[in-house]
Amino acid sequence: MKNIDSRTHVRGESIYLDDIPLVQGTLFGAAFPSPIAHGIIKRLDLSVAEAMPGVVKILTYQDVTGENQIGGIVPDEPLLAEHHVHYVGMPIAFVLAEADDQARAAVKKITVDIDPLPVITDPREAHAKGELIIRPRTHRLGDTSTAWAQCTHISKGRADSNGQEHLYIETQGAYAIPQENNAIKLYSSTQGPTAVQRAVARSSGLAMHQIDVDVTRLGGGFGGKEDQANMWAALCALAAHILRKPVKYSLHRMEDMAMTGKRHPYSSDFKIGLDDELRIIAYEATFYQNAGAAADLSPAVLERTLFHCTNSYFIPNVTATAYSCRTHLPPNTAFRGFGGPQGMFVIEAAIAKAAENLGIDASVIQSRNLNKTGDEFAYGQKAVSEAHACWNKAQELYELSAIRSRIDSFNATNVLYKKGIALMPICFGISFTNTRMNQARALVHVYTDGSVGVSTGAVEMGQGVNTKMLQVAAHEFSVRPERIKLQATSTYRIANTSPSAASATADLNGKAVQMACTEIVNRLKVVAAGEFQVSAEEIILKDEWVYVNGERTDWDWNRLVMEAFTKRVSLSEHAHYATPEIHYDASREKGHPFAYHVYGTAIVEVTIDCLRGTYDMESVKVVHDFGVSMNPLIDRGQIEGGIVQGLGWMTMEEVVYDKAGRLRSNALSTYKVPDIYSVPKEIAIEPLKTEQDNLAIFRSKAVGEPPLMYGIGAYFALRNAIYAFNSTAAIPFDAPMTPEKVLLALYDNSAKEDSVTNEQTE
Ligand code: LUZ
Ligand code: MOS
Repeated sequence: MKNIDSRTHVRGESIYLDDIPLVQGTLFGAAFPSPIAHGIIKRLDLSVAEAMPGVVKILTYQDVTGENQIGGIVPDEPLLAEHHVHYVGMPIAFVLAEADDQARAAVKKITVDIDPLPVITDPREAHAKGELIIRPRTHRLGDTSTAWAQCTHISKGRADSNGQEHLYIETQGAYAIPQENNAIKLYSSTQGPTAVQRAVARSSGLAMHQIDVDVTRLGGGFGGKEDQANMWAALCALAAHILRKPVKYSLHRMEDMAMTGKRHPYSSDFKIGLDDELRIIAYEATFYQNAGAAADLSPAVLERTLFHCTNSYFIPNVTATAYSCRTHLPPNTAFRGFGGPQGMFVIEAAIAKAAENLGIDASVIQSRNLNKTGDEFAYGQKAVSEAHACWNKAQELYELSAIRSRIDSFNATNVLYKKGIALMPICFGISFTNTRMNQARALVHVYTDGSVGVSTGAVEMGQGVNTKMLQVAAHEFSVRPERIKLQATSTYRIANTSPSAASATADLNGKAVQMACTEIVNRLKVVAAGEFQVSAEEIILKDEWVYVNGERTDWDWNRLVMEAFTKRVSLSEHAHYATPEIHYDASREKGHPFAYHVYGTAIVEVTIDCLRGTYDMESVKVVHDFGVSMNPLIDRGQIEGGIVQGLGWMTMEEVVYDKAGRLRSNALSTYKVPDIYSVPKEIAIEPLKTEQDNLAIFRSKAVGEPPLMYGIGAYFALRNAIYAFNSTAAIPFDAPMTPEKVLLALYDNSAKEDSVTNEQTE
């Protein structure tokens, strides 16, 4: 089934925030951001701005009618700065004007005097100064301190990965419309309608039942709108509440890039020990997460880094410690993979380092250590593993040895172009790591004309979740898809939702839809059973007809629905689903946090231009564990997009802040993302079909985040291509591998100039 939005998308008819018709009298907001990363506000001068044409009001923290606080996990983030500023871009004032450009013109006329304080942008420096967001977390398995004695090869090193701009096509924004008795209707481009509702309630001083957050769809989220839609929604709602006027703020691209957080950069140390058979016996890692100036979701992201710090491998002795470090950057936030990719990059770097020290290919170590069913992760859960199945199938299907010999002969005969290849296995846990978030609800109405309305807490952001929800309802009712409509996500219809995140949205909400539909079907069967004088078990609904003991009756779906209504049987149902089996004890760092894991293996091939340092992504060939995909077209789209986004993070996307905490890569002229010329020339995706039972909806495993991590293979393929040109290059593990870094490495001769051994090698 095609994505149900494809028709309106290609015709430009899909409704996003900016397509909502404006209510008369709408005012436009614009935030005045701190120009300084850290300091104390001495004087804020609004007088010139207030006199500008069209300006109605300028709000500061003194105008906040509720609590000046929007922090979620930790209450450390004011809606509007009071005396301190903590990052460049932190909102200090909110201008309301009659027109969009008038609001932005007035922002430029606001002046502020700030006494500057020292700025920290580096997480290790923050850690050294004790600037931690939460207590450090450590995951342990076995005992690394004694395990080193069993290792014959030990490698140490450092691995850094940088941030990533979400670059959702639709920027952040919100539109608040006051209703009677102080209620507010709020349109928001958010992955988390309840998170927005909560932030608005807290900052405006309203009850949650007064706030209807309504979301038709987003033009992308990628994690950037899991928590960080709250700010703009809360500002608009506050202004609407105070002024009793509709208020809209839709951020310009450069405002969005400068004021919102990104994927967390990490700086990490690793130590890895192997025995003679190349089994990884011990692994130690220390992660310094650059959280930015406020907690936001950083504690949860940190946790997922630890959960995925051994990727797809079984390692019997693990000690992994993670620090969430407070710096003066915009608060970093959720981004597809949610700390998992950062953890997985480090273990892949450790394996690459060990392989380089041993003079072998990393894939030898990788394949020897893939986890098997029954192997324990450091957090206590046992693997139900498809790692070997994906790895072996990828090798055979894509004829890895033939690829390798083709690359070897290419490299032997070409001087100025070199090819590189890397394998990237993935293992990603599905569920929110915070157990209580793994619940969802659905509200299903069957109308008397036989049409069906479905509401869930799921937010459609291009990932196709509404199509999947529709498939669930169509399957359970056995009616044509055209009968069913997915309603906009609304906090008045579905309460206390988890954000659409953690790859879990289709599972959680799909199961709730399934339960609600089943309830209604059961009631309909009782109605039919009464008519046909049989038991309800003898009734089957199929292709819009009622069957009794396999015989089609003269009751179709419409007749059945109408008869149920006439008998005053409810045609509506609200269902609640909570993932079974999962639990986690954060004090012991042990439990069973995930419903299941998703596995896969990618083979990534690249070619570098050894004069320019530029490169081509030749191919990414994947065997992916879908379970049984309920929508192969949508799932393929998720995988292709995830791969491109992942290799963008690992190769060309370079977030640059200067020492003063100012974003230099603040527009698409300075921040490069993969375009049509830089995506892989070939992406092959082969499903690993497993009939194994799992907790996914229709056994169709979650597909949102896992494929992003295939992109990590591009980083290691580039390293291998560089070595083919310069076998003694010293290449720090410092992602992204931009063309500049490739060029430096190609002509690096530090090893020849200076024969001192690499201090990072034991
Ligand atoms: N968001 C969240 C997530 O709040 N908890 C998670 O575990 C998670 N995982 C992935 C992406 N978003
Ligand atoms: Mo996400 S990183 O699943 O919002």
